[in-house]
Amino acid sequence: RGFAGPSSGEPASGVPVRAPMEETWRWWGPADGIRLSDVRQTGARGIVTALHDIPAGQVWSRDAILERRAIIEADASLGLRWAVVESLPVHEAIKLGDGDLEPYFEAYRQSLRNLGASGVDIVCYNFMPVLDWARTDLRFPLPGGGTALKFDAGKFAAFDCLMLGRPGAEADHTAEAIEAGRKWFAGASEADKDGLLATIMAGLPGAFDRYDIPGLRGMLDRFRNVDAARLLDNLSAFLRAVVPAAEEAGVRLAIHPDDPPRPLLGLPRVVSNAGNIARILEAVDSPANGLTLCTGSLGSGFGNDLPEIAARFAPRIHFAHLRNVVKWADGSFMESEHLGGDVDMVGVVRVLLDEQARRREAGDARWRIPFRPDHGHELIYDHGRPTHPGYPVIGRLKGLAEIRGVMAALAAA
Ligand code: DNO
Ligand code: MN
Repeated sequence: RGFAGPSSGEPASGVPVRAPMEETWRWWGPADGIRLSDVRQTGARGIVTALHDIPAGQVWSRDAILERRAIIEADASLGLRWAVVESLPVHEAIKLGDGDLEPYFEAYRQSLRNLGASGVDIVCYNFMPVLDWARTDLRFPLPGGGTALKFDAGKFAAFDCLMLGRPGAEADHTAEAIEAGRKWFAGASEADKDGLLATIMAGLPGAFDRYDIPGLRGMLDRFRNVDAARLLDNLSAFLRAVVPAAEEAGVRLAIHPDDPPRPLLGLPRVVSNAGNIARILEAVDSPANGLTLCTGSLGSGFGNDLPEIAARFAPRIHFAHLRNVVKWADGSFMESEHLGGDVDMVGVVRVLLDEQARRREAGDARWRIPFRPDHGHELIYDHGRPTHPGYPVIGRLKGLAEIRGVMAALAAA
């Protein structure tokens, strides 16, 4: 059978059957404490990165893209390539749908053209207003000393109802979460509260914006007239404006789902379930309008069956984030081991391998679905090393190795 080796992502000779997906690794650029040579040691050869210094709304120039690409490829013996952009951020004005958006659309289109011309052809992005991902604990202790990212519905309710004091917030939390939140708040020190604010702010996109409570209230206020229907309209308008340019540039867009997949702090979210995804993909029916299948983000929502979602949208999945979660009835969830959680990871990987094989058998011999281990626990030597929350080296390497094993077993089956 056509098992092409763990990392190549290239079709084996002959008809590939369940060849492994391309292994990728998120690298935060030259400032990342994990070097490219370290990444190579994980086995992954696809680099997922972004020009994080360029603020949303500005064009990624050809020069800046080629400079980054040259860094990734500088040591040819490593065999690395820039596989995916994560993320090309969408300016908040586009999500607000306010004012003259044409310059923002054009800047996005130009970045896509420059990426395509530079040989980078998969672009992940998201459409979450204000906050990107949200957690309440960046280092929740695990047995034995590892730590995990966690979303505690009680603490989040305390933040929303008691610290932010958002009018009407109570209606957006379960009674259980509100009760747990009151208890937490009553026992919390000022430092605990500051810590919770900082943790929630860690999920803001980019390194630029951090808000205090009044600042955050101001940001939320800008979206007070944007409900889910309006946000979806704004997303559709964005797709109509940029997908044709992506097609021409040979670039495939891959929207990242909401993390977690539910409205937060009164902000609507519209990439949260299969119904949402279907509408987004139908808004512009083009292969260039695709999906990043993030199993952890979708998996923290109730009613999202991940193998089913993967199968339904398989032809439009251009990138996969594989991680797992355990969730509780009150809306809490925690990032779990990659194969140990509520998401049927083996089922998801099987669907993706079959889709890749199907495409290759249908004549698209180089079709590949890159994936990365999306987040990992802090384990062993990870402690005390500064990384982006969720991106320690050993925890991610463990996840990558486990998924690699699943792929090898399914290829041999
Ligand atoms: C967090 C990530 C997100 C993700 C963006 C994609 O670890 O999953 O920041 O990169 O939402 O646009
Ligand atoms: Mn993800």
